[in-house]
Amino acid sequence: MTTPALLPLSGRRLPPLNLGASAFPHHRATLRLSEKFILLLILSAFITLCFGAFFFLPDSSKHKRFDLGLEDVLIPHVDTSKGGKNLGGFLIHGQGHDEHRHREEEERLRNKIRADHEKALEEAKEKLKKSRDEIQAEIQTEKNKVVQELKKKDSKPLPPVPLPNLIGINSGEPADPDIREKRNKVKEMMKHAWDNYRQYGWGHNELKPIARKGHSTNIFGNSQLGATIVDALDTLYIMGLHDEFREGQEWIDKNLDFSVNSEVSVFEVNIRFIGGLLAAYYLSGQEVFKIKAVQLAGKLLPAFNTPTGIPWAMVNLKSGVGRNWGWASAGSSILAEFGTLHMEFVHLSYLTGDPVYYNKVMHIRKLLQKMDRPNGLYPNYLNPRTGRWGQHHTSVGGLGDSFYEYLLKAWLMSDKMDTEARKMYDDAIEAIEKHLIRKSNGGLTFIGEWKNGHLERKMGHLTCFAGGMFALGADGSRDDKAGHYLQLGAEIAHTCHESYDRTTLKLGPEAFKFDGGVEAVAVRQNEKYYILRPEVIETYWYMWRFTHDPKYRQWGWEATQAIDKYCRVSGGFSGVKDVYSSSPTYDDVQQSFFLAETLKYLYLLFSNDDLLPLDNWVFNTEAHPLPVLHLANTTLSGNPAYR
Ligand code: DMJ
Repeated sequence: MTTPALLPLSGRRLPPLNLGASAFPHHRATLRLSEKFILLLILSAFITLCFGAFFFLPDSSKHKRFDLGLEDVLIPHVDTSKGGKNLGGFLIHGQGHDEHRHREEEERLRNKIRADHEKALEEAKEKLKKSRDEIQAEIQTEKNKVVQELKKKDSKPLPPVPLPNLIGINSGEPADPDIREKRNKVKEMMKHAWDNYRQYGWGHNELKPIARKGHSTNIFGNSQLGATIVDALDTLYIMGLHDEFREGQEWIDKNLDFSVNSEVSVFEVNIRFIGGLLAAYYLSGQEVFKIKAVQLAGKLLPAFNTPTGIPWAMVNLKSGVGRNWGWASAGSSILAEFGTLHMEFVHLSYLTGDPVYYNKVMHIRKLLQKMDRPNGLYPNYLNPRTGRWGQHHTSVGGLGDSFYEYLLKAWLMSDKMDTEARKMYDDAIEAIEKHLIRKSNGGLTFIGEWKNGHLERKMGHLTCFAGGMFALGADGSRDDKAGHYLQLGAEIAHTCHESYDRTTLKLGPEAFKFDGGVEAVAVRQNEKYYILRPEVIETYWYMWRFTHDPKYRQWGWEATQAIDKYCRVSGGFSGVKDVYSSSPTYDDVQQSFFLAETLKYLYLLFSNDDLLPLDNWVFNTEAHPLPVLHLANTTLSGNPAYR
């Protein structure tokens, strides 16, 4: 056990032991020799000890396993009353002839042990001649072999499935030169973000554009999983940045390894990695993305091993041990996290033919359907041990948002067959409209947050995605209220635009109030930041697709210019800490969702509608497009949409 630690000390390239080396330089060689001698002595002693122990250990059937070729003569468990003789823990049969045979065997055994002993000494001498670098290289080679073997095991070929109708994956060039120019500007910003990440943060999860080095947050664990590469792939693809796409693909192929001892957020890894890989697979047809998505999904599955089947928020990719965020109410899982897995998991089942993923998310849905909802609202917290709600807080922003989004998108993704999801969406939206949506004194429609029976008149930047959601869900709404929901989407888009327009930088704050004379303005210092978030631009894009009102392109262009002016630095793009300050400070993070979402939605806003048409594609909550599935003939059970 101690040998490897001792080896480097006697390696040729290591300095001699400090003791006496500088004081007595002529003693250096002597010291090295004596070190080697001591090591040899330790090794010999160790081997001799093993030899001795072998003979003096008590009788045990386990000894048969020693590979010394003794099974023929050493017969364990012989009854001594029948003339058997106990020798060093083993029983030898008979006397006379048997004793002679025994002596011969003993001799043979001794010779063998002597030979093994000498061989071990030779090997030890050889090792001692090697430098630390050589030894490390040998260890690395062995490690690589093991990793390769594991990879081979993991990359089992997946069953072939018919690809859905993939249209509109690389068109959308606008005829209007002004719009084309704007689109090119967005593409140039994407290049700037990507090139700097490649130069300074390659392989890290995100980039620190000021410090010019890699960045990561706890949602990705402590490993370098290249979150920005995976999140950016489909944006690169639709922008026609194919060299960059190939670089990303190569990195993923060679380096993206999920067998790491890292505790990650199940939700974030699902929406960014699985969503990103699946979209890259559908767009490019490259198998590697599908294989990686399935490998990763397998690592997330242990998170569902809870008493209720509601997954933990975090899971260790290696051990499979899960747990929840310390800050969540009473050990709860979060609605927007366990409720934002459906799209990706249905696609995983579709692509693999394995219903395991589908069953997990359908189980969550069934459980939610059975639960009582205070005022028809879904609380943000649910305890995965007891199956009971935590605090009665409801939000269409942080902690709740994408749960509602995925109900609607489950219906759209199933080619509108999953009517169960549509019903859940309609019910939820009705309760939200009744209890959370209000008009301010100044006439701005906002969505507040429900906290223990009380409405907080505050709206988050995250909540601004809901304008797009209402517009997307207008068609097919209950009682044919399409016009109403499109109008609601337009009102939310307007309010969120106001939250941008009322700042110095023309960028929106993290949260803004509608209280005490304040309208669409952040009050608390720690809510004044803008971290390159996409939600407002996402809503502009949906509203543009459904109305073609030029104001949405105009608002999107204002945001593009503001981001380029205030968030662009020579090393990439950074969030800013105070959108009301004329000399803002940077937070020094280029979020991966900036490349996945913000720039993608801007690019789509200045593209024709035939790029990723909404009849064929449904965007996951990280803006990764997944095709509509026509699953009528599949064998997925439990939901009429998939029967
Ligand atoms: C993204 O990762 C996703 O849009 C998610 O649903 C919530 N917010 C961030 C970006 O703001």
